[in-house]
Amino acid sequence: HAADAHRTDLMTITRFVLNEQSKHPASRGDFTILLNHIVLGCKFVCSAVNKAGLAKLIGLAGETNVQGEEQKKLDVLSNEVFIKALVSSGRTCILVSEEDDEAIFVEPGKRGKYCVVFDPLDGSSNIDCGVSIGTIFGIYMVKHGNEPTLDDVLQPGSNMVAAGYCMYGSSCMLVLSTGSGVNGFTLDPSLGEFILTHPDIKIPKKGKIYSVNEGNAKNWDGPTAKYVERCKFPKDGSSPKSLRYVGSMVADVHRTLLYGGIFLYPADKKSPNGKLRVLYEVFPMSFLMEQAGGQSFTGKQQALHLVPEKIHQRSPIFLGSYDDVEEIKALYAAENAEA
Ligand code: P6P
Repeated sequence: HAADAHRTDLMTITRFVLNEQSKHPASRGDFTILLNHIVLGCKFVCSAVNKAGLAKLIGLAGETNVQGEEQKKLDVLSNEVFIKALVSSGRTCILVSEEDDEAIFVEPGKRGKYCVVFDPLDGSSNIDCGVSIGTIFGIYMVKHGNEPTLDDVLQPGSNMVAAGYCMYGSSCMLVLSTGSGVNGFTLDPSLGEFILTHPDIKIPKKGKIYSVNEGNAKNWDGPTAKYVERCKFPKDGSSPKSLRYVGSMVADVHRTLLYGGIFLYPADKKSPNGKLRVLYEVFPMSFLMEQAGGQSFTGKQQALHLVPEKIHQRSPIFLGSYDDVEEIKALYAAENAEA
């Protein structure tokens, strides 16, 4: 009765991470404790997001964040919840949040060996219209044991030990990689547990969907414009790709991961480094894509090889199915060869 076994042998995210931990005998369970606190934060935000419409949490909090965008109360709430959860885990020493201009250094008595970079509620401008939004996070090990510095978070994405996102949509789904593949967990509200529903996610090698804000087409550079043109008017007689763009990174990346295709947030004349943030948007999503057999490119290099200099630094990003990203890499290579 395999089906019964599946039903009664609930693989929760906590059990899953403990199984992973058992593969590292030297591990003292610090990562498991850290992850459990992140999961707690996600459960809280999921519940707050679902109640937002009712609890009238939406509406302006009157402050603005480092992005200069108007802050919605859910942003403030989510940020505070994750900071408190991460600090109380006793396993972190530096936090970088999209909502805070400066990095947060944990007080010495509560420090651990992990650095967490996160966007507590990405896509929050979509809250009021019910579009899926999400939390995105990446985890580094601190580089050296003594006094933590910004250097410990200004590491290339390839140094991340784990990354993931939690999408608050029709269901609440946490997608996670700890460096050996990608797994998806769905929150069962009746249990209050994330259950493994999408084991070992692999992105299709090639996709039929492209995802970009066509409204910025006027400002695109040559290779991006050429690539999108090919999606719409294929030269090889194949059928055009479909355009799907939600405008909430977690939703667009989650669809790309499961269905295949390519997500683009290119540089343009207005924003030469694109819009998305390296540490807590580009790196975690690129880490997941590579772990799922896809890849991620900045227009100049593999995204995970970028070495950030500022904690809120932006980068153009092209991520998704391996073959689709190869095509845009070739167009940028051709342009650089001409230059
Ligand atoms: P645009 C949401 O504000 C966000 O940061 C990402 O979640 C999303 O991918 C992007 O911005 C959308 O930006 O310029 O297309 O509205």
